[in-house]
Amino acid sequence: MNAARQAILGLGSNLGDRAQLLASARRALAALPGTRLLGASPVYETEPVGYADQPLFLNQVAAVETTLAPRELLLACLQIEREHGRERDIPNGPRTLDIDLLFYADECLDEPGLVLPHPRWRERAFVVAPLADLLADGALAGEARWASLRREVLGLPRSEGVNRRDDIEL
Ligand code: PH2
Ligand code: MG
Ligand code: MG
Repeated sequence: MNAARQAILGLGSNLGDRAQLLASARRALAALPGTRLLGASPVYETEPVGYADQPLFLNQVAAVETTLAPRELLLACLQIEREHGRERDIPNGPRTLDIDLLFYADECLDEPGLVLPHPRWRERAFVVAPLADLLADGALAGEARWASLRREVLGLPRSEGVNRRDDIEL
């Protein structure tokens, strides 16, 4: 049995009942073998990045503790996406559910389909804003990796194009 490690995932949806899809994704993550949900950020409504002609996204980040290895966790996330109707046609295009592995403990990996930490997280306000909330709320206290990430996030420019939706229940 692997030791349990902590990971941070980015969740996004811009098709269908976005809030329900995120809620269902959190439940599916919590139900993975050897995995528990440590916390989730508030939900943000965000302007599409990359491919602009598509609906607004809901985004949040969630933290898990898991005995799954990084590649196993990634494959499980892709499976959860498929179970939520995800089709991969337009790159960066509209999707019912996207789950990205952003950080896995202090792992640095560069493999096909799996780069850790996620190479573009700093440029994405839809990641940075909810990540700042998640790291502030204490669910991840005690791990040096998250303390240094928190310092880095606090030093990044203020996020634009994102709107915290406190009316959406977690
Ligand atoms: N995901 C993308 C591309 N663009 N824009 C927003 N606002 N939120 C996303 O989750 C997102 C995006 C590719 O995964
Ligand atoms: Mg993505
Ligand atoms: Mg993805």
